[in-house]
Amino acid sequence: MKKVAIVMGSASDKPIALDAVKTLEEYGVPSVVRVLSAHRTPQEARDFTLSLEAQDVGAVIALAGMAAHLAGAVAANTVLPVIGVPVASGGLGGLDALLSTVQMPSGIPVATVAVGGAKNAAILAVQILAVSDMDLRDRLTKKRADMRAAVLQADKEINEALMAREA
Ligand code: RP5
Repeated sequence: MKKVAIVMGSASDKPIALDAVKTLEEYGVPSVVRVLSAHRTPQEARDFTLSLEAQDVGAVIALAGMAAHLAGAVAANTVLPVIGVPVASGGLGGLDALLSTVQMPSGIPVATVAVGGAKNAAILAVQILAVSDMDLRDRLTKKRADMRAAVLQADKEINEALMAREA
């Protein structure tokens, strides 16, 4: 199975990155995790990106806050799909990172998720790998069914509780 690379701009992004690691584990997808900065370690970030295909990586999740250039810098050096996760780490609640990550110039896309949306980033990465992996496709379908069942159960319980209160 292909791996997913998770790269974060700083160790301070670790709590958000862990959401992605744990979600990938739920789907049984192996990950490679690095701390590399577009600004503080530009050479290492580039070298890592250039090594992704040799490591059998099929998709990349890049998390960064503030003037978040990591996802774009990774995308500039690979044709693998790159998912950007803006992190709320500055004084602007993540809006700075969201705009820096999402506003890529035409030709070099970054699929940007919500501020702090590492879980969705991981699910999207699994969906990308599932295009050529039927086993992963089945796991995604099963999770959707579990989600549906959980919402319908909550709906039932809330309605029963409300009816009991009215009786
Ligand atoms: C970004 O700046 C990092 O991704 C992090 O979210 C933010 C702050 O980094 P630290 O100053 O905490 O290392 O590059």
